[in-house]
Amino acid sequence: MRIDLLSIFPKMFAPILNESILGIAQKKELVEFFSHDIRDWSDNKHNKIDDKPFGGGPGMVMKAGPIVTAVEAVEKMDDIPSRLLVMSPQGKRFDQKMARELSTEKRICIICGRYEGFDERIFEVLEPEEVSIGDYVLTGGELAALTIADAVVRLIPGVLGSGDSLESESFDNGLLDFPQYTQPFEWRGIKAPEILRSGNHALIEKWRREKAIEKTKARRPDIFKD
Ligand code: 6GU
Repeated sequence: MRIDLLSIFPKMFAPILNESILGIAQKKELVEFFSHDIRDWSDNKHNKIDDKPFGGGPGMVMKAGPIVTAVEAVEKMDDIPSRLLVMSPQGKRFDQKMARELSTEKRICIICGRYEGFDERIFEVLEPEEVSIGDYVLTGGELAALTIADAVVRLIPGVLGSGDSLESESFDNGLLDFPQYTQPFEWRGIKAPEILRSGNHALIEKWRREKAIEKTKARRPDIFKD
């Protein structure tokens, strides 16, 4: 998979993308990331990419020209056409289902904004999908884009080792994860549940499922299905 990231703060990406699982996924050549500075496509000598909103009001709006020119130029850097996403709190809510779907793409291009948003005409011209990662406001789309990249890349076959099972994850079965314990069995006077060292795998399985259901009902009634 190829992921292009467009931003006016492109240096925000590398520290996250080059660490841990995402870094290993790049070394294994399962994903390639390309960060681009939208300012490289500004249409004036001061590299200005934003301006005051028509109609007045606070903040600055990102100009349509530099963003559209940037996307068109980046698109030409590879023959594979991109699935184009724009990060925005007004977008469709990102979830595990969208992550699974995006993980089957060959190429994704993510546009990150700052300030009060984009000139609306970029949506008309580029017809991107607007995506939000949740109901809160970030200072820009960069952390949202990294969140999406992380959730998507870990689902690409081969990215996770066989040790990190994808099969019984939170959200896949509509449930949050069951509680986990490790050594020491008793710590600060708190024992791990006795059943977990019973060796009875059927009982352990049943206990874990009950705990997952309990937790999901209590914390996330919105995702719990009977
Ligand atoms: Cl995609 N962008 C910004 N600025 N804030 C957000 C968001 C995106 N998703 C949730 N909050």
